[in-house]
Amino acid sequence: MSTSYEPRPEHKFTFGLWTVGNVGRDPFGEPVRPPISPVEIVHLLAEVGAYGVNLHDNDLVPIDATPAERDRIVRDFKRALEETGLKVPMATTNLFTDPVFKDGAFTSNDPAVRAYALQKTMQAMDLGVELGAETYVFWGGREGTESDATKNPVEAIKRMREALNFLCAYALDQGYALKFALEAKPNEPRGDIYLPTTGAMLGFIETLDHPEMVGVNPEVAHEQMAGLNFLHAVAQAWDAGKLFHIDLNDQNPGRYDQDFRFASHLWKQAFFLVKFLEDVGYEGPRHYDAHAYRTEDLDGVKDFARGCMRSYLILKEKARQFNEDPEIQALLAEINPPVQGIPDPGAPYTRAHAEALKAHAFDRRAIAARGLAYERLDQLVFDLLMGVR
Ligand code: GCO
Ligand code: MN
Ligand code: MN
Repeated sequence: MSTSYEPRPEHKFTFGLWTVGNVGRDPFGEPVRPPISPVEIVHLLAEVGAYGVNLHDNDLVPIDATPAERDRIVRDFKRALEETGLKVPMATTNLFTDPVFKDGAFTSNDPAVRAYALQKTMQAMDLGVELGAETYVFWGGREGTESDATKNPVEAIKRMREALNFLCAYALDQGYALKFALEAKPNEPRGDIYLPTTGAMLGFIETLDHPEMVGVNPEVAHEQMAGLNFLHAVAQAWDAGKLFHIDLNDQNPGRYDQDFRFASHLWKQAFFLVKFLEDVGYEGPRHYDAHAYRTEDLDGVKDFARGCMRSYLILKEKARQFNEDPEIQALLAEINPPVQGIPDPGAPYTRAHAEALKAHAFDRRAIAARGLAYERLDQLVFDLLMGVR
């Protein structure tokens, strides 16, 4: 048991270049922090104890860089990785910043945009693999509409499928051992984004040519923006064997896209998320897709990054306490009674079992009269999280 809450490489904490590198621009205001170079970010992340750094192609290589510039930038970046031991577990493509993507990339109505998006993604995959990435994220930030007069939603999904099938085939053809992770978001920057939830992505994946290569990258804020329970989305992805990556941050439901420090807002949800990831033995990176408040300077950015990891480790320790707490465990045993004196509801179908179920006399009122003590259990969770237990 460790209660030092110091991040170590085995915790697999990662940050995007765009997260600690965020300069604090928002729709109402200019940057509040000077840009930090990718090499400096690698050193900053090493200083605060992260395991790895993730990137979009253009976080590292500007979109208009010449091949010679690209090579120099990549060489310097690789040197920083070697010096610090930081890994690049995940890479992705920026298909949303440049004006060419104003109406989406893979779902754009313009075939020239769709073709350019494929070209840009193949080049970005090459870069990611060169840096050692094993997971390739697809976040379709602009793949949506403001008005449904403009795009056919079935056609849009078909275009998305064509693009992913093509890119899976490209990865296989190149011999890349990449797994794809699809990241859903309901809106922002588009009015509505296609395939808006993790559940929608899970359904879509099964329609692809290579579903075994493709999973999801759920993000806390993206489900919470839609008022959904993030843990339930993650659990469904896990159950389907599709939890390939995860984006951790925090978000007040019903607000703008906040990207707050992990566990800074909905502590209880964050606790159950960490408990889930630890209990099931999720082994992928814990990636923070968040940024410091706009009020912060460089020291504040480090406080933000350290805070994300520290909060995770504190919640992990709380999860251990939950699992070892005799009163909590006794309550859990009580509310999960064994199958006794009734036909087993989990047994597979047989005609005889169906007959037995139909014939059984249930004492409905007696069953309903039993109090479940969920109030006590939930208060114990509160006491545990507040440190009075
Ligand atoms: C957002 C998204 C992005 C993606 C990133 C990697 O809301 O802006 O979460 O940060 O995760 O582009 O795909
Ligand atoms: Mn996000
Ligand atoms: Mn994200």
